[in-house]
Amino acid sequence: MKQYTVLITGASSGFGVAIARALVKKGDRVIILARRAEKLLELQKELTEEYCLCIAADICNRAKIQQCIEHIYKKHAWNIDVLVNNAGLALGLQSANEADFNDWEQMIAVNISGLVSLTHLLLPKMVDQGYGHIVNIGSIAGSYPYPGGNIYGATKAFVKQFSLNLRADLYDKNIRVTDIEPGLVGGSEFSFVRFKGDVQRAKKVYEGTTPLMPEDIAETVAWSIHLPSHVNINRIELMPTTQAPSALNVYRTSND
Ligand code: 8X3
Repeated sequence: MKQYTVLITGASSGFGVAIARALVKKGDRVIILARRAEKLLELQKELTEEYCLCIAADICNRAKIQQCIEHIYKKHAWNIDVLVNNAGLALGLQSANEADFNDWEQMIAVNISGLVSLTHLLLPKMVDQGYGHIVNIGSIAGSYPYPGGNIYGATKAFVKQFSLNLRADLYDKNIRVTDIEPGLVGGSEFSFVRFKGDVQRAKKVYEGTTPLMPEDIAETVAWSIHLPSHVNINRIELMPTTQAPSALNVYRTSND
């Protein structure tokens, strides 16, 4: 099986950790990027320095990330084959008219600007080396609207369309692009972050159901990467068996 060097953003918890573990299990090397250095070092210890390097940086700090990537290219001679744009967050579930504008700005900064920045940094290198794969973590929220999903869903719709548009530019350059679009996933900090540390509210999201788990997403990512290189998965939408898109709403002033 071919072994890849994979840069994973948002790699200090949840999907990112599970993806790093799944890929190293397949013999890949990973570069894990997130803000929390201590979490990254813990994971590096588990995966070993032979297979794992860390970049402790904010996804929005383009200059610092560029510097770290250059350092890795020079010092370790690790050419990055695959970028997994996993960093992303949802903040709040209020109706658009009640939402906090700072939440909107932060979601746009991480889910769109951060993802675009990393992609823009690495794409020319991938084209130069004649191979690459960009795996974006989208969401079903980018396809199906739900109350309170306003900006979060819109950022994920951006990720979906950006992924498809990248393919339009790159199909003749041996660069693969994949958008993985999960539904309800437990076992990560997603809802804890969305509800700003309200553990009870976050727990309720998964109560009485069997959500997907980060390992399910990691397996899907690893599968897409390790398919033969002539196969490109454009999009994968996955939900737990207990979830489905719902009917359209019609507001009525009376039930008569
Ligand atoms: C996570 C899925 O439905 O909570 O991206 O927005 S959902």
